[in-house]
Amino acid sequence: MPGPHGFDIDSVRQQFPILDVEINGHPLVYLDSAATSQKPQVVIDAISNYYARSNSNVHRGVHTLSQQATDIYEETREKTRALINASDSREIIYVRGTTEAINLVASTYGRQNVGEGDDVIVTAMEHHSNIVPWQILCEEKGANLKVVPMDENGDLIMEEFDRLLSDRTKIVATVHLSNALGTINPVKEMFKKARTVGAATLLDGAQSAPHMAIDVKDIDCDFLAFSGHKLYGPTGIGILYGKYDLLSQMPPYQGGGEMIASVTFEKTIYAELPAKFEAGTPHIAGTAGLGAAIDFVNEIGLDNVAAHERTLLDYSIERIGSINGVKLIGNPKHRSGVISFVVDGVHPHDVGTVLDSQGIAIRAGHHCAQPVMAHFGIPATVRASFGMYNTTNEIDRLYEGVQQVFEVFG
Ligand code: C6P
Repeated sequence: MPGPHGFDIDSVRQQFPILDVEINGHPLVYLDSAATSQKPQVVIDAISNYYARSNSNVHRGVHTLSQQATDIYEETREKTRALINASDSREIIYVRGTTEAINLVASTYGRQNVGEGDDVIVTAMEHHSNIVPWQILCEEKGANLKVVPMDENGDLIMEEFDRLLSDRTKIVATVHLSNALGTINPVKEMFKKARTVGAATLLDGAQSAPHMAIDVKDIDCDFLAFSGHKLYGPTGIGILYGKYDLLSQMPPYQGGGEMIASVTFEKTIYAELPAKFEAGTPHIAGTAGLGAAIDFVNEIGLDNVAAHERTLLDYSIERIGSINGVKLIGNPKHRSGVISFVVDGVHPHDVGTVLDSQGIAIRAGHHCAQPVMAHFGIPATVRASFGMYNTTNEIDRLYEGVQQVFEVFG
């Protein structure tokens, strides 16, 4: 039945073949889209069609297939540019995912611009991939990693951010949407303040990209990182966006084929953007899948997805939060995509195992955000995360599944 704004959940679900799979004798309830989203048939087809009909290497051959592969590769770059409203497709760099994008910036821009005694600011709710690359950089340079704390609801304490900012701040790197709590951070305001002290800004959009439109001009970030596989696309392909002037001045990340203009044993001249950052044969099939995923998401409309997921989030907070013996972790003001909870007396992994026996896929663990767990004084949570294909009936199944946990563990 068509929902608000013409969003038709039944026809959305029909496009995801995996939703017909049974797990342990039950229809699959997939509530782990924050780890990776499921893939619509158009994405699966785009990948297999690429291998069946266009497989070749990019930018290398004069032959027709190579031209077709190059077209697919470059068309997806342009689709990505449009998706995030970047000015120029040369600002779009293909990487393996968010993790590689952040490592690229830390190893190149970071090495070039952060020195002894300088500060890099992150937040208390970062995924490890937006902590460890900066730690490595700070250790190498004798710089300091500063952390914006959060309160008991899982909201950043903005006065502390103001206090941390100084003319020593060289980079502010923050998550847009927390994978562990669902908090949406006030990144536009943070980056505006960061600019007043001359710091560069990086947005970790791994979790936000599937749930909301990201406009790099409006947010005015210097860098944005996200992963194709959370945006209904394939694994192994992700995006680093960077402002043209910054990317142009940065040294390359990896050396090899494709990233050069000319090579002699005496000196190598690097290629222009974006090739300078795309050494070696890339994940061409991944770009075919990502392009199809972007078309698919555009067709459904991220605003429609956000409205649908808001209903799911509100319903799950009310329904799961009402269970005696269940405690929701975090209650941020602005949130999307995930709920985290603990069940009295039962380890999250055991909760996950009981739910799995009923065909319900959630994630149990620290979600690669151990400092978030430390903040709440717990080792792990159960996390249910939503995609465009989830329904309130599935949240009812989760509710019943948690009741089952109490029965099993008494
Ligand atoms: N979070 C989760 O289950 P990669 O692995 O490079 O595609 O994305 C890393 C990453 C970076 N930032 C945030 C906010 C993330 O949530 C993730 C991935 C998954 O929450 C896997 S740990």
